[in-house]
Amino acid sequence: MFESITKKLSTIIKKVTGIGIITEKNIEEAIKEIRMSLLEADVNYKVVKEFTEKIKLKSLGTELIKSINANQQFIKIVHDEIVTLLGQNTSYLNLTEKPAFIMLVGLQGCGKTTTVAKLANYLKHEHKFNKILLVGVDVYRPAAKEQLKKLSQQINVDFYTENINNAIKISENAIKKTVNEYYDAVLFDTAGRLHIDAEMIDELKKIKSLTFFSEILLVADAMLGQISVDVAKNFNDALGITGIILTKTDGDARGGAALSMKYITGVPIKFLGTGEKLDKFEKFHPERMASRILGMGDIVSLVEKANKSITLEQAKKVEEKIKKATFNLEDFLEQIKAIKKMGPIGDLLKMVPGTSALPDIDFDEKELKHIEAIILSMTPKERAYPEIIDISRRQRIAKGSGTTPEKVNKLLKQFNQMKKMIKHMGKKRFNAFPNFPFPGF
Ligand SMILES: Nc1nc2c(ncn2[C@@H]2O[C@H](COP(=O)(O)OP(=O)(O)OP(=O)(O)O)[C@@H](O)[C@H]2O)c(=O)[nH]1
Ligand SMILES: [Mg+2]
Repeated sequence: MFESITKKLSTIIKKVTGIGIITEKNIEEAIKEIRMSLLEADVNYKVVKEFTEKIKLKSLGTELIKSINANQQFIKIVHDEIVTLLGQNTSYLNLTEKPAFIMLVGLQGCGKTTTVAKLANYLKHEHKFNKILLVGVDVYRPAAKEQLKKLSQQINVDFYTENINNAIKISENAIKKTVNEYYDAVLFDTAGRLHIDAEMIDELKKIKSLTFFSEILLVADAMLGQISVDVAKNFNDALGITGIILTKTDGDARGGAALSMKYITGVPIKFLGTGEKLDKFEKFHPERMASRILGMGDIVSLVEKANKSITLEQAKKVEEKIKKATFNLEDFLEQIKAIKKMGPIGDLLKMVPGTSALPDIDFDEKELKHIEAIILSMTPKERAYPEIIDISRRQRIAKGSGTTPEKVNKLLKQFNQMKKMIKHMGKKRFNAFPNFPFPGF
């Protein structure tokens, strides 16, 4: 979602970083460019105006210009203002009540039903909730209840609905059902309309009045940009929402919705939907997002993801090997497999600072199998000292692995690139995260 704005802002940031002595004119120019980038990303004009004015005031109104590291300070001001825009303190779900009643609302097709299942799945895994009920109260679209039922089976949680056309009645009975059933959370999938209308709001208000809802979350489509921001504002005025889940952020949305939402509505974004699959769901971190938008990398997210798939012991082992310069092809294979477990490499690389300079190490499953076969067809000596692989050895390895000499060649090239990359990173050690799988972070 933020690709284009990230590209622009990181270019501006790089430019500012490179300036030796910063002048008022430099700052003004940078601010002008930032303003243009935000407008192009479809950020609300009021937000852009206030945002740039604040930066200007903070950077020109202080002694910043005269200070030695003015560029860093300027970047920090921009970063902090983006964090403020996105919502300073990470707001999180209120889950203190048992069960926590949670209602998801939003326009038609914004992703409510999918998101109900994603959120249930998230609560199950991240909060170890083991008793969750999904309630289907979309009585308008014929297949809606069936869709939710299927999803509930997929993630193995309970489902409730009735074959009647009264959403309020179904909600009432669902709430009754939860008494003495010890549910951790009860999630309501409500109906969507093309436009927010009085009848829809009335129905939601009635459901809201049936019990205490810990969360009323608006599901908003990032692709709709400022329209989604207006929708959020209207829903909030009418219903009082506690948070926003921004969906379809994997599409080519320009980021304007995400950057304007909190400022315009006062309601924080709590989660992002990043794909159609049920695990494509992330908690929203303003700090990390701000760093990502500025191209400063999102080390914290990356480390969290990595720690899930790689054990500390494995990471230490690799680090030792690199130090001793014995990182060989077997380690390479292990590393790729571990990276693979973390999810699409493209997603990960976006979080790493300066990744545009990194080699392409994105492999699909099939390619991974080939790589494995090629490495397994090598002798232990070849794996340890790949530089001894000459033309005839290459041909033998290709034959043994059912691939081609070109493939073997490509693999060796990638291995060398990774080795170089790791070595390079090793020089800029990031000591805050000693257990990160790639030494150097
Ligand atoms: N790419 C992408 N697609 C999504 C995401 N969230 C939902 N979708 C897709 O959006 C479409 C609509 O999703 P639903 O969950 O049915 O939306 P809804 O709001 O319940 O729709 P109605 O019940 O008709 O109002 C489906 O094809 C989903 O797979 C997301 O984060 N990324
Ligand atoms: Mg639906």
